[in-house]
Amino acid sequence: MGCCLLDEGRNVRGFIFAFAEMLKMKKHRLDARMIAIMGLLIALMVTLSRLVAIETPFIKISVTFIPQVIMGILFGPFWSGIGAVLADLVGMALFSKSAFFIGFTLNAFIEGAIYGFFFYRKEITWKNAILATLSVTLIINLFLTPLWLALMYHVPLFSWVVWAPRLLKTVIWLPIQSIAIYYVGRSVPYKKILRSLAIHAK
Ligand code: FOL
Repeated sequence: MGCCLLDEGRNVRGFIFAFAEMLKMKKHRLDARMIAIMGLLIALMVTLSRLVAIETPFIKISVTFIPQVIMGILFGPFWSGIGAVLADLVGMALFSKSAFFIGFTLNAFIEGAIYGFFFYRKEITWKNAILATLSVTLIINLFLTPLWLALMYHVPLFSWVVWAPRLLKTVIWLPIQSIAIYYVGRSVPYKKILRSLAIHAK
């Protein structure tokens, strides 16, 4: 009797153990898929921001925001921020054209977090496409980046070399970026992707 109860106890424990292992395996599969998608988006960000961008010492024009928005849609503010930081570090390690400056790494995190905040598991509308673009433009492009450039190159913060090209870019880029985000965001079948990830998690 004692022996059988003990056995049963072992069996139950064994079952729970096996079940936990199964869950863990599925969970890892989910992680692997997410990491794979994340890795592709990071690679795309590195390529777009380092190889396909127009870069001068004081201004940079690129469409890096596109993979970043997709990351925001799929992974949310925290992981998009982390992904953008990784893209910055990898990009600087592989294709740096100037000295590393930690301020731009912070920019990357904040930018990723903004897109995650506006788009994670949300319908992309004109309103949130425009609000996200405005937030990034104001916080990153018109506040932090001029500050970092002034610190990095030892020029006064209010010098025209910082502001003239930047204001011109902002005026042209704001509508382009909002429109691109709206159409790209709408074309991401995020519900389908999230559903398929969720099925694997079960
Ligand atoms: N340090 C780090 N960590 N990352 C960098 O990318 C980096 N880049 C530079 C120097 N140190 C770095 C090179 N200098 C802009 C202009 C020059 C520049 C870095 C950034 C710039 O104007 N960036 C814009 C747009 C970025 C985009 O659209 O991709 C900005 O407002 O952030």
